[in-house]
Amino acid sequence: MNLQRMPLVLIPIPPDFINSLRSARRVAVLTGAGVSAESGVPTFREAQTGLWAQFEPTDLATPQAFERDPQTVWEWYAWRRELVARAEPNPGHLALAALETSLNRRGAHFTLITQNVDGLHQRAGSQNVVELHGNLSQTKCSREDRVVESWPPTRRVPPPCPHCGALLRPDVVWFGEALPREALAAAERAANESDIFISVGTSGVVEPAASLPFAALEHGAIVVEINPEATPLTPLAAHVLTGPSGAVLPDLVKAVWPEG
Ligand code: BV8
Repeated sequence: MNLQRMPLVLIPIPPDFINSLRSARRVAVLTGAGVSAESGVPTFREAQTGLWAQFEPTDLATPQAFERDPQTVWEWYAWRRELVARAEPNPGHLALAALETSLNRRGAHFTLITQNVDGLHQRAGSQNVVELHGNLSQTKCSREDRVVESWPPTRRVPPPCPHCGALLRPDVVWFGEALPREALAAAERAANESDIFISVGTSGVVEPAASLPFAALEHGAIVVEINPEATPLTPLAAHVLTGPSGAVLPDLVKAVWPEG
């Protein structure tokens, strides 16, 4: 999709932010569920629909829920996988991929750190993506903790691991589980070394992801927030662009590189 033809919602982009992005050497972006909202993927704070309206995501995304009712948890993720498979990257995802391309072309380093498990950043063309919370398109053994690509057809839900017989589960990080060590280390390094850190579409509640913008701030980065509503980061951000990421991000890329 050519961002140049995107309908522009005029969100004022501060000139000094535009200039700092043009001269930045290391940029890090943290995204949350809000970036996928305009692709039709509900955020964790939105009420769920249909069969799942009776559940709170935070009650389902836990090892205890899987222990107690593995079938319900497996079916919730199957429903989300189908929803994501039908979703398309939105202009916000595409703008982040364009931002990475433009910065890399100028010899700058770009890291996209995401809390999202929907894989939409990669489908939009983003290359250097750090998935803090896993990816719901991948399945792993609940005992051996290794990814399982395929398993024999079965009526059992969840299916058993073809190697050891334990239950299969989605390869995501549940509440109370440690984040993948390499991903968290890469995200912390990107935050600590960034000139500019942009937090987009996240309520800034879930740790340890929520601490990344503050770490960037402590290391002297220009921290910018793009979100339709205030978060704990808002008072400390150098710039706050209030609006939907599907509109603000294309505006930002066009303002920084009007020539495309
Ligand atoms: C851990 C995968 C330790 C599953 C998810 C302090 C330090 C460490 C841990 C903790 C701590 N305090 C509390 C904890 C525990 C816990 C936690 O943070 N709890 C919260 C609820 C207080 N953290 C953990 O359990 C983490 N694990 O720390 O383990 C440990 C160490 C060693 C050994 C053992 C254990 C694990 C956290 C990961 C949980 N898994 N996802 C799945 O997806 O099913 S988190 C999940 O919820 C999402 O991935 C996402 O990260 C989070 C929801 O946050 P957001 O992305 O921000 O989404 P949200 O809905 O909240 O907000 C959306 C935003 O978008 C809003 O602001 C809205 O305004 C905005 N928006 C809406 N529309 C748009 C928009 N923005 C832009 N454009 C729009 N159009």
